[in-house]
Amino acid sequence: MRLRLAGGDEVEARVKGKRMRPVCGDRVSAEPIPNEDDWLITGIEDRDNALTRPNLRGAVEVLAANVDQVIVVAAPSPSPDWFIVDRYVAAAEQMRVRAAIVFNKTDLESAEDEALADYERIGYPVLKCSAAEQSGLEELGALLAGQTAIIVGQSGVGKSSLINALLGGEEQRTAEISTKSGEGRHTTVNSVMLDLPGGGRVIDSPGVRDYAPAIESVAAVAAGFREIDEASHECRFANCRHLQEPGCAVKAGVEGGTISARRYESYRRLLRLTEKLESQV
Ligand SMILES: Nc1nc2c(ncn2[C@@H]2O[C@H](COP(=O)(O)OP(=O)(O)OP(=O)(O)O)[C@@H](O)[C@H]2O)c(=O)[nH]1
Ligand SMILES: [Mg+2]
Ligand SMILES: [Zn+2]
Repeated sequence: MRLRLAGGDEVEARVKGKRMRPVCGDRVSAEPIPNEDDWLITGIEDRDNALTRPNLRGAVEVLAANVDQVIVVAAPSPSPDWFIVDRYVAAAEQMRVRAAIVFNKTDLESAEDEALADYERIGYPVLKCSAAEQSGLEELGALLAGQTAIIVGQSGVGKSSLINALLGGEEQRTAEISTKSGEGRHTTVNSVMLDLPGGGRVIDSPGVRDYAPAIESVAAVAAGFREIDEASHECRFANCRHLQEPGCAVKAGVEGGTISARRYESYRRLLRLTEKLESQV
């Protein structure tokens, strides 16, 4: 893997032992291997935070560490799965870092999506842009300046394209894989951290089709939905799960239209999923 030294030079590095798994964003200790160009990673410093998700075998996999911001990208095509967006936003809340929504491919025809207004209403920055038409990039650059961000979202929404556009044509390395139909396609395989010309660093990550971050516990689910968390202080019971309990301020908010029914449905889905995962351990 690529390792950046304190002085700024980049070297290839191997990991000492089998158990240690450094990820993008990790701060590590390392030493040069005698008579070789490669370095040896000998330890990982404690992480401020980590973005995780269950892999296809159900084990929790760390995607990146030590980020300040999670940028969730959606687009008219592939058609948005807002539940995935909600799960990433909840993961950012769990990590106690900022989240923002970027709606890319505005050059394509699409109906105005109510979901974007939901996020704006509860205080998340929502940016519209087009990597193809190079529009909205200044705002995106400003959002990323001075931060270490990770860009996440469904495969094909244009995460790598946006980063390439910000880099001003200085193409990043992307692996080429062949799909079954035989057509070539660039898809991100490994997370990679890049420096932006406007300052700041961004981690490009492989997209997901239908799996997304692991939430630590049932209690963390409500905390991942800030408008639900806020309303929950008014619930009659302190341990209210906002499902069928009497005197639930969250359900009242959904009925009264102050809480988005779509977001509430995401909350219930994520709660069910997290309960299922917790009962497996
Ligand atoms: N029309 C249009 N197409 C775009 C835009 N941005 C990216 N694309 C196209 O969308 C496809 C996917 O773009 P990528 O940047 O590889 O998407 P990604 O999110 O990095 O995908 P993964 O690496 O698989 O997660 C490519 O064919 C891009 O050319 C845009 O603003 N408008
Ligand atoms: Mg990509
Ligand atoms: Zn409640």
